[in-house]
Order: sequence, then C-alpha cells, then structure tokens
Amino acid sequence: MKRLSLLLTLCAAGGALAAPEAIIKVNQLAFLPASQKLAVVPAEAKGGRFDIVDAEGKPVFSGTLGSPVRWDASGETVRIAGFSGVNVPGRYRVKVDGLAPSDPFTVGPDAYRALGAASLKAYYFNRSAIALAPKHAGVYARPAGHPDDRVRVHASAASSTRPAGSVIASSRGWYDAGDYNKYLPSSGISTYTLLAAYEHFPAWFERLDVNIPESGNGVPDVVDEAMWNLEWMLSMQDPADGGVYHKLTNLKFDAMVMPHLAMKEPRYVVAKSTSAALNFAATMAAASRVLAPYQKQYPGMAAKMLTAAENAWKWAQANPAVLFKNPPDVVTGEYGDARVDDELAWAAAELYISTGKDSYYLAMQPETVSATYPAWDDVRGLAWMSLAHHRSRLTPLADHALIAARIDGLAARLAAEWRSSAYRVPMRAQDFVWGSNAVMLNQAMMLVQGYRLNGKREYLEAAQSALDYVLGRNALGLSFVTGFGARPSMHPHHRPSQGDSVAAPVPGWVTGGPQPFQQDKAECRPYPSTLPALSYLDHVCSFASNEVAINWNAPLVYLTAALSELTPQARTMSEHGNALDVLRRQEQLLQFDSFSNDTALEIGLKLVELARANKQVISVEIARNGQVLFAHGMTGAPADHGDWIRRKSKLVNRTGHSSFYVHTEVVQNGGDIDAIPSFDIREYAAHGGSFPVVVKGTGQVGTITVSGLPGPDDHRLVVTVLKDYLKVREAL
Ligand code: G3I
Ligand code: 9MR
Repeated sequence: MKRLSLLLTLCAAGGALAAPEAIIKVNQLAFLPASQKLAVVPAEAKGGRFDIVDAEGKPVFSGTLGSPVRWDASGETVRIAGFSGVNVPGRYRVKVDGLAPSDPFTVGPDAYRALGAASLKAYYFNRSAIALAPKHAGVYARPAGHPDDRVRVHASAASSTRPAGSVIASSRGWYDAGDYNKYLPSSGISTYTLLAAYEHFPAWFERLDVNIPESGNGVPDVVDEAMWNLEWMLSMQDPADGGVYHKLTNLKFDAMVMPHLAMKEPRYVVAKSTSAALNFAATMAAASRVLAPYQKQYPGMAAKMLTAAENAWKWAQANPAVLFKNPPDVVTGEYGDARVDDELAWAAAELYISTGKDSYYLAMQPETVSATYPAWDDVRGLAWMSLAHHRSRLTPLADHALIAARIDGLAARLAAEWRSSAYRVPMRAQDFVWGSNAVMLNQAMMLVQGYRLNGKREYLEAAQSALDYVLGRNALGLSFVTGFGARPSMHPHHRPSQGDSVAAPVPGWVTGGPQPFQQDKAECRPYPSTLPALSYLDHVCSFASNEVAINWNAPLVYLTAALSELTPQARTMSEHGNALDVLRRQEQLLQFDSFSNDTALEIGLKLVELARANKQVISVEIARNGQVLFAHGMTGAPADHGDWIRRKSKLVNRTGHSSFYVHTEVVQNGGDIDAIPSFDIREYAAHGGSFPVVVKGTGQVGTITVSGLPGPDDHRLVVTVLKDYLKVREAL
C-alpha cells in the first residue's frame, strides 16, 4: 500500500464496518467433498428452507434451516443451514428467500492446497536479513531488512562474558508480526507448530512446494522455512551459560515502512528469561527429531539442537523464576508471562520424547498438568499433543491412559461448546482476546488431536467449523485471511503490506480478529461495536484486532494440512475399489519362486542404492521366518527407524497384506490409522513400507520393510525394487 494512502486512511473512517449485516455467512473459499458443510443464516429469514445453487444458479440441494439460536458473542439470533450432502466438485452459493445469495465457495478435492501453501509462504515474506527476490516473492519482492549481524547486548542482558553494549550476531529469523522485532515466546510456539504439522502430516508437506530459495534441496519447504527461524533462535542462546535472551528488538517500534527503510534504530538482545529458555528447549528438542534425517543439508544440526535444548533446560532449572518485564527504556512487545509451569511441562515433554530419558518425564509431573488449547502464554497443550503423537515410542514409564484422557477431555469440552453454539464454533464469548482468530484455530488443532487419537468424527467437524469461521462463517461475514475469500481483510496492521506499493496486502496471513478490549482505540476511529465477535476494524491502525503474527498463522498451516489429510475422501465407489485393487494386484504379482539369503542381500542392496540415488535416508530390514537376512541403516538414519520397521512388519505378519494396503483400507473407511481397534499402536504401525515376501506354492515367509520416508514413499520404493527384480512389466 502506498505511503500516501496511509495518511489518507489514517484520517478516514476506520474500515467502514457497520453493524452486522443480515447476510448469509459461509466459508468463502472451499470445502473438501466429504467435509461437513454449514452456513449461518439470520433468524429473520423468511420461511424455513434454503437451497444450494450451482454456478448457473440451478438448485442442486435443498434443506430445512435449524431452529433459531442466540449467540451472545455477537448479539445475533441465527439458524444453521447444513448441506454436507453437496459433494460434487463445483462452485456454489447458499440461497434463502428474502436474502441476497451468499458469497460463492467451491467444493473440490484440493480445497486447501493454495491456502496451505500461502499460509506457509507468509513466513518467507516475513523473513528478516534476506532480500526477497522477484522469482520467489513476485510483486512482494523487497530488499533485505534488519541483518542483525551486529546486535547490542542490552544492559538487562549483560553478563561477564558479554557486558552491556557488546556486540553479537543474531541474524535471520522471522519478524514477529506486523512489527519488525523478534521474540522467543512467539517464535517457540510458531516454529514448533509448523514442525508438528510436518511430523503429523509428512505426505502433505512432501508435496507442498512453496517456491522459497531452498525449494528442491531435498528437504520439505516447511522444514527449510522453520530452519530460517531455528538458526536465529540458536543464536539467542548465550554459549557461556545456556540462558536464552527473551527478545531481539529496537527500543521502540519501527515506523510503518518497508523493512530496509526501518533500520535506523539500534537493535538489542534484551534480558534472559525462564520462559525464553524453556520455549527454546522445547522447540529445539522437537526440531532435533525433525532435522535428524537431513544430515546432508544440515550437517550436525539435529545433535547441536538437542545439546542446545538440554543446556537451556539446565539454565532454567537453575533459574526457575526469571520472569520477563520490559526494562524502562524498552517499549516493544513484552510477551511477559507470569506463569512458566506450562513452559516447563512442554520443555520436559519434548526433551523426554527426543532423549528417551525418564528424568524428563518425571520433571514434567504429568498428573499435575491439565490440557488447554495453546497460546503463546499457555503451552501445556503442546506437551500433550507431542506425547500423544509419539505415544508409540515412549518409555514404559509413560502413562498412556493419562495422555489419552487429557487429549480426549479437551477435545470433548471443545466439541460440546461447538455443538451447542449458534454459530457452531468451539469458542465462547469470553475466549475473544487479542488474537481471537488464533484462539479458534488452536482450539481446532486440539480437536484434531482428539480425532487422531480416537477417530470421533464430530471432533473433525468441529475443527472444520473453526476453519470455516476464519474464512467467512463469522459474525462479520469477512474472511480474516488476506488474499482468500470474497471479502478478505484488506488493511492488516503489517508494516510490509502498508509500506509497499501493492494495493493488496501480503497474502496468506490470518489477522488477529475481533476482541472487545480495543487496546488501540486511542489511535483508531471508534469500533462499530463492543460485542466480542464484532469488535474489529479492518484498518491498519488496529494493532489490537487487525495485526498478523507468526504464532497466529501456524495453526492455520496446521489445520489446512490436517483437514486435507484426515477428511475421509468422498471418492466414488469405483475409485475406492481401484486403489485397493492396485495394492492387491501388487501382492499377487510381486511373488517369488524362491527366496534365499542371497535374494535378500540383492534386494536389500538395490533398495539402498535406489534411496541413495534419490538422496533419501532410509533403513531397510528383510526377514524370513523370523530371521533377519538383511539390515541396514543409511548414514543419518535415526534409531527410531528400527521401531517403525518392527511395528510395520508385525502388521504385515498379522494381516498378510502390505502395511500400505492396511493403511489405505483404514483411511478409506474414515478410520484413524493410529488407532485401529484391537491393534496396540506400540506393537503395530499401519503406515506404508512393509511388504510381504510370498513364495509361490508356500505362502508368506517373511517381510521386506523400509522406513524413513512418508509411508506411501516407503511402500513405493519397495514396489519399484521388487518390480525390477522380478521383471514385472505391468504398471503397478
Ligand atoms: O486473557 C486476558 C483476559 O482474561 C482478560 O479478560 C483480557 C482483558 O484484560 O485480557 C486478556 O489478556 C490479553 C492477552 O493479550 C491475551 O493473550 C491482554 O489484555 C493483552 O494485552 C495481550 O495482548 C498481547 C499483545 O501483544 C500486547 O502485549 C497479545 O496476546 C500478543 O499476541 C501481542 O503480541 C504482539 C507483540 O507484543 C508485538 N508484536 C506483535 C504481536 C501481535 O500483536
Ligand atoms: O505496531 C505495534 C504492534 O506490532 C504491537 O502488537 C502493538 C502492541 O504492542 O503495538 C504496535 O505499536 C503501537 C504502539 O503500541 C502504540 N502506538 C502506535 C503503534 C502502532 O503504530
């Protein structure tokens, strides 16, 4: 946006948002064919019915509106239109007599790919210390800002080895939000959430190329993007004692200009804090798991991160209550946090998972830790989310029933709110705080954890509703995501969007969202309403309702991946049949006349050779009648491959099918691959990569198992090598 228009808009009325219009509110972007589909209709609508019309205006579905229900958060009474049955790809609107048709939306299998890519790309657009080239940034290309290669140590951060005023390098990292500063507490939860998204949905991210400078280096873009911030976070640790600085900022906020024009002020690392150290420890411990396979691109990184995490943990143990407060001369974002027991639990959980040391599990004191939806100042939920995801690799000390109870307890509470809410969202009126849209998205992320654990469909539906909310099914009828939907936020409090010459803001950012405390009302024109869900200004002045932030975007990245990967695919019956038919055909054709020790050696070596050629790091095990005939872990392969191999091959031995066949069958039936009834996930893994060795005339005698890639790719590698070895020509 041009500087001139900044002056004009600051003088003009804020965002021109009147009282809530009597309009139909719906996700303005898209639904997956099988997702639950709801719209919100004003109660004053005439008649009790609605239609869904296609692009030509032809009705394709008709239904009855739900009963009128009041929503305290917006003071409205509304009715729900449910149209989940509309599952044929196309473009539609909702119509109700006496009202304008709703904004259009599409139904299709790739509903959230562009949104998922843009919400991740937003981080690239907020990188400090690097010029954004036109080939990656398009119209948002810009010179580098804030190199942070010479940053001063603030008096509050002084130590004997780094006295006040000494200079350190603390480069890279993402700008926190609409401002150009960098803060540990928001960095920790943001980076972790991106990495967790990758840990939970690797296949989605393997396919998500967002055109950043590192794209194509053999590491998923989400991990490369996270690395940009992780490198900065590492530089925030004082090597002398393991302590971590709370933030790297100016003394005052920069002006609303482009990054390279904003660099007049000196930058400082400000005071170490317990919260920073624990955020750092948790994030680095989690990152060390994700980075382990990428030795080639990031040599030694995983080990370095784990050591850094343990050093930060030790500092926090010795300094358990160093609470951050802005020193008098610093007025940038505080991220002060009166309680650090949640950060401690999270750090302990991540260190326990990554090191396998029981002492960390005991330090967490899990029975004293409840589960809440995450926010920068309450990260308990992240501990439970990680423990639940990694539950099959925990030491015997872990209390599996407790983990399940915490995750399900939270999801059940949120789902109950959602069920009874007029707008069918999990949020209550009192949840509307600074960053309310991220409250909604983080609640959805925890509902997803519940679904992943026990497959309760309503948890997934409630999570879908949260995404629908930020995309338009909200009391304002706006899409809060820049660049997406018919009526998106146009004027976020985001310095690059304001300072550039492009009319549209940088895309892919979710804005903070409505909240009634209006901490910016001194500099903004009056808000249209003080009701929680309506207290919002789409105006650049409104840092309290319309800023963007890295920690608010992360659950959006997570949710687009989760819904895309978990929503059962509403494919036609014949397509369903096809996938399983092909997998069954593979099992029929890829059989041996005989299977000797040398056969195993030859196939094992071929697998390793192919992975090496693909620059992949895998582990392979080939067994016959319980005896291992070939086993190899390539350089960089983490130890947990062994456990995956054990559990995948056990599944094959029990079912007689490839592990990918079982996986596909469960997914197609809408089930949770990590919770197949009667299969203990500590013993069985329904992930691709293990294939039965069948000798014609004898039957199954063993397994060939690969671990290290996303399941479908592990499976593909085995099939490719077997086809080649057995000279099978048919396309499989
Ligand atoms: O949770 C309480 C609620 O119980 C209470 O009723 C209500 C009224 O006082 O306040 C709620 O707390 C608010 C808190 O956010 C909720 O997370 C605080 O008032 C509010 O001041 C606080 O705002 C924080 C804001 O910085 C100001 O410090 C936001 O969480 C935080 O996301 C935001 O972060 C800023 C950084 O400082 C600077 N960079 C941009 C970033 C995003 O705006
Ligand atoms: O721009 C700042 C934003 O990034 C912060 O979230 C917000 C709260 O800390 O503060 C903003 O800066 C404002 C300052 O606090 C008050 N004067 C106006 C500034 C925005 O132009």
